[in-house]
Amino acid sequence: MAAQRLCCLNSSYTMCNTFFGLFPAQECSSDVDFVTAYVFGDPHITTFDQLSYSMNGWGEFTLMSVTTQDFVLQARTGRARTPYGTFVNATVLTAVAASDGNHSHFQAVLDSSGTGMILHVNGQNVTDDFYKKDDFNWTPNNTVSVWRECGQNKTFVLAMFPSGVTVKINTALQNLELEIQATKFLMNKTVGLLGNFNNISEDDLSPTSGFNVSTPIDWRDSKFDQTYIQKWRVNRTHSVFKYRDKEDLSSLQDFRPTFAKDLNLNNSLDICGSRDELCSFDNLVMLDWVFAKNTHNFRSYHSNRDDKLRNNPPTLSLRDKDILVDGRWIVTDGLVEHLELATSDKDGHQVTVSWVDGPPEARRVTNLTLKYVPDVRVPTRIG
Ligand SMILES: [Ca+2]
Ligand SMILES: [Ca+2]
Repeated sequence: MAAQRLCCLNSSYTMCNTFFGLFPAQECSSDVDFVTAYVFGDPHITTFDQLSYSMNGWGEFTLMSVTTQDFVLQARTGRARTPYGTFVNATVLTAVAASDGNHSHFQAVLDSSGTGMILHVNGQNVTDDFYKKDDFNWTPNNTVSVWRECGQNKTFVLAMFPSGVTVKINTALQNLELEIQATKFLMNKTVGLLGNFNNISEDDLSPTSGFNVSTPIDWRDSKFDQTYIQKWRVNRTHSVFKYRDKEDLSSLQDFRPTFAKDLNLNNSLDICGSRDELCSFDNLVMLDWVFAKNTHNFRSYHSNRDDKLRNNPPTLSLRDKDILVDGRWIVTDGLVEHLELATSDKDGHQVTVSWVDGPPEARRVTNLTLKYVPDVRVPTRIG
């Protein structure tokens, strides 16, 4: 989709014919060529390999770095507050910045009201245009492509980079929510808080980005902050944030976030259910069930959607391929023939077969077997 949009929808590109030459089948397809990761709540991270954990570092951190592509995605977090304005020992996502090579830069910052974003694209402030135009779409000099989408009663800014990463950001409850889509081409080429993108969730929290799977770190433990989170802290030299507001960092050195092991996560079962410890964490730390419920809803919505994206379609084949001659099923007029099918599903899902078309002479004898007595006088189609 990203490639089609880049080649065919953005007027500055004229490669639509090339795109359709390479990808001629534009009907519905279950092949998804990207993987998603998320930053949400106060804040929680779901890596590309589908590991979810809480990250309450305060400051600027590397979410994703692709050294072979010169692509960097960083997050800035700020102190979280209760609905009554009191600071709590947790943080929320307040800004996102990314750079791709020397020519693509994008930054989104939560504004002072906590309900909008200040947007910069390649050094230009596009905030006014973005909020004035429902169809905002901007691709300066064929670099990063930025556009606006609406849905779920939210306004999203999307930025697609030449390296094959798209970020999708919206404001939530005095914080930002972030979805990252990365093409599978980037597998095994990323480091950072979003994991090493190798299809193994267990090694994502290794201090050395997956090369030492024998030392897993428990994100619920207070050691997690020093052994993992702080390794991804960004200093000013390596920051890709170009625009800063006057944030009060006076208590940064003394900040110690709350960790899940400090809490009894079972105390939020009525709001979060029994299997959502991220929601429970938010409810207990933020003292705000609305915030916790939003975390629960965000995670449910995206995990349902991602389950569908990851689902592999079933395959249907002939049990005995030898009955075909030059791709045709040879039958004899008046003699009973049997057509036997086989199904499989990579995910182990149950496959149901429905016969939707066929002559009266064809009759199912089992779910996957068809009995057919050919009659040369009756043209036949079986589906
Ligand atoms: Ca991994
Ligand atoms: Ca399936």
